Amino acid sequence: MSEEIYGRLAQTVVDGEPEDAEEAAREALDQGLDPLACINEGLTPGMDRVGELFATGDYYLPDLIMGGDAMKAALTILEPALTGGQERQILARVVLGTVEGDLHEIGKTLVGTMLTANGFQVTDIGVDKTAAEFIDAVREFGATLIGASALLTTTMLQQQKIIEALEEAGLRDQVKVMVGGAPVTEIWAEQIGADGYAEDAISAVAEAKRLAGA
Ligand code: B12
Repeated sequence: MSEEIYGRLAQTVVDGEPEDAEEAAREALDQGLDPLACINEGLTPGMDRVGELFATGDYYLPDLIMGGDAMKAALTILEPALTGGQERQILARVVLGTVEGDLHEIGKTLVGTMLTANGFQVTDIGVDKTAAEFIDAVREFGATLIGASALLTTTMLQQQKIIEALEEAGLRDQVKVMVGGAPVTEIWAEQIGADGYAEDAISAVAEAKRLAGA
């Protein structure tokens, strides 16, 4: 039963059908399925398939956009079920964003949802954010952790710029930096002097807890 609905969720992303994606997500919740499993076993494999088809030249940019829209539509149904709206003690304040020149937001938003669901107070500053905008947000919200997402090999360098900007602002010893995104690796994180790295939204929670000393 669950396999069937995971398969349907994946297919709605591959087909780029936001309405079908929402409907499948609603049905999954009605059937009592775990929203996180719906994301990990359904939507994410669908998105990976879209990426493969794009890489092989079978899909074009509009297909990427439609796949992204379908995933976002399903997430609007699944995410409230994940967070559950519980009041909890704040583990740390986090400023989360996608780096300058990069418009990919789905993974970053998912990381934000998981961090929020696990007791972090997250300020999501959005996509295409400069290092200076990250620093301004850190000051404004009193954050002790930055989460910087980059999905393009060309924008990964911006993660390093954020670390340099923190140093220049004299904030480096007060703020930890966690990096992620499909092309980002642990080796890259070490190379640029980031404090943490996680490959998905689940491990991002454990990594953020480690960095927050929680
Ligand atoms: C959807 C998509 C788009 C959509 C984005 C829509 C949106 N609103 O976000 C649109 C159409 C805008 C897009 C545009 C482009 N894209 Co695009 N896109 C994708 C695609 C198919 C899926 C990305 C996604 O959402 N994945 C699902 C989420 C859940 O996974 P994720 O992002 O990896 O996030 C997870 C982890 O990485 C991690 N994570 C993410 N962020 C963070 C942050 C922290 C702090 C931590 C700890 C962890 C973490 O946790 C997340 C959850 O588990 C990928 C292929 C792929 N499979 O990755 C290509 C891909 C990333 N895109 C690619 C390209 C080339 C482009 C374009 C340049 C295409 C073009 N010719 O114009 C443009 C660039 C636009 C720009 N300036 O940003 C390439 C990148 C190649 C490269 N290595 O540089 C990819 C890999 C496709 C491919 N196979 O060629 N894209």
